[in-house]
Amino acid sequence: MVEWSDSERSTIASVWGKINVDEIGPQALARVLIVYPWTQRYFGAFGNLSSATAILGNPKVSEHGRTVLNALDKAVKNLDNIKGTYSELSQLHCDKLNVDPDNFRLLADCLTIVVASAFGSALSPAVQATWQKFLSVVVAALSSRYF
Ligand code: HEG
Repeated sequence: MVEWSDSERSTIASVWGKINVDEIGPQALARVLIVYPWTQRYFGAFGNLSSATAILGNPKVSEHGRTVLNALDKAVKNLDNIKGTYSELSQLHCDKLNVDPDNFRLLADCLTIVVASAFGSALSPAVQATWQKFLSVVVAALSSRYF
């Protein structure tokens, strides 16, 4: 069971409060699809993913990026029960969507990179450490149905 200090709780709330879901969500998902092209296999119904430009301009990628990021709000608001919060979502990705759970970490890493470039020096190493701790708990929760 993960423990959160008061300072970690306030850091996570503060980072989350500064994230513009409509910008960061689409950028993070697009980055996953561009940097790790094999992840495109799950998005066969999303239309043109043939180049980085196509992916960045694809409205379905943007919309799904917002959906994914909006789902993080639940984790931010339920820090003490992230596993329970995502049990249905984990089941969906495992049983129905058949997403390889390694991809959750790839998305988390791309999200951190996009947040870092948007935040600049506001994402100090200490803030980054707490933010990545948060994302690793999210990744573990989404993976819980698989193991
Ligand atoms: Mg997933 C659907 C959240 C990573 C592939 N994802 C969804 C949905 C949510 C979500 C909220 C909609 C569920 C619903 O319709 O009930 N996804 C989510 C989170 C994360 C994540 C929070 C990681 C932080 N997803 C993820 C990754 C892949 C993936 C890494 C594949 C590389 N998700 C995926 C697909 C769908 C969803 C293919 C269905 C999309 C659709 O058909 O519209």
